[in-house]
Amino acid sequence: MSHAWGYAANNGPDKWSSDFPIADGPRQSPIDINPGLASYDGALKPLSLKYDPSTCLDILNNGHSFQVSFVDDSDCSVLSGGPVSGVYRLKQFHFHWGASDDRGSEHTVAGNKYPRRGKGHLHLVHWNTKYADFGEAAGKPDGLAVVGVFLQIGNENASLQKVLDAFGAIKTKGKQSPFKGFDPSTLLPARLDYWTYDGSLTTPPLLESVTWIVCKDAIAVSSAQMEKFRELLFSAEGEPECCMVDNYRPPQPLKGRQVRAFFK
Ligand code: E5Z
Ligand code: ZN
Repeated sequence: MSHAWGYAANNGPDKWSSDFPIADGPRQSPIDINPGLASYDGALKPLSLKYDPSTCLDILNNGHSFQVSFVDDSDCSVLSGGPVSGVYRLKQFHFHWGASDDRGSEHTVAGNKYPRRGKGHLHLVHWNTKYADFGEAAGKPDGLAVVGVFLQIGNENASLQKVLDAFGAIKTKGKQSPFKGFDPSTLLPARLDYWTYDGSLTTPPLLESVTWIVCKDAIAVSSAQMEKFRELLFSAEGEPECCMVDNYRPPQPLKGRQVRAFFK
């Protein structure tokens, strides 16, 4: 790769393996979930997500996506239950999306049973408190748990709109702005039915440390709201403007992994 990684022809997903050989590893993400091949596992627990809006800190354009970050020095905003043991703290959430409303999700669902899924994907990133911090956890096989939520085109999402209203301050790469008091649980679907499998970060360094928890139910967002995502820029201030679109990695080989379902 001649430049830092990105999503363009010269530095996109099919080039990442030259700098990050784990790109071809045994547990890469995202994947295409085939509901017919997922096995119902009655031992899986309900997912518990308890978030305290006072831990919400700021919003950042990192040049690949935008992310909302949380204070993670206490167990105020945590994931437990589901497929994992112990307590995982919320670090940040971010999205992946397409250049148009017909694509852009990381993780897809095969078949026609869930036809409206997959116009974008929300990722809520948590780290296992058995490790000292996010950085240490990111290198451990059980270090991270990411909850994925599909976006589908429908009604305007009032909660997402609060996030979009902050975009004026983070149009370009590197811009950061305070973003306080936001409750990420308002972005979750009403029912937390999920699929789960062992995977990786979907961006370099592609570390194989993620227990993926992909919610079956999507949240609705309007087409006008998806347009707002596409007004962000990959580029920094003063550089030629490059719209932040298609910032998703395509599905990776399953390589014998089992996808389990919490629901029948
Ligand atoms: N798309 S995703 O949910 O799979 C995802 C989630 C988090 C990251 C990337 C993709 C992420 N990237 C930052 C680089 C990183 O966090 O992983 N760094 C790890 C070491 C470290 C201190 C981080 N050390 N902070
Ligand atoms: Zn992500």
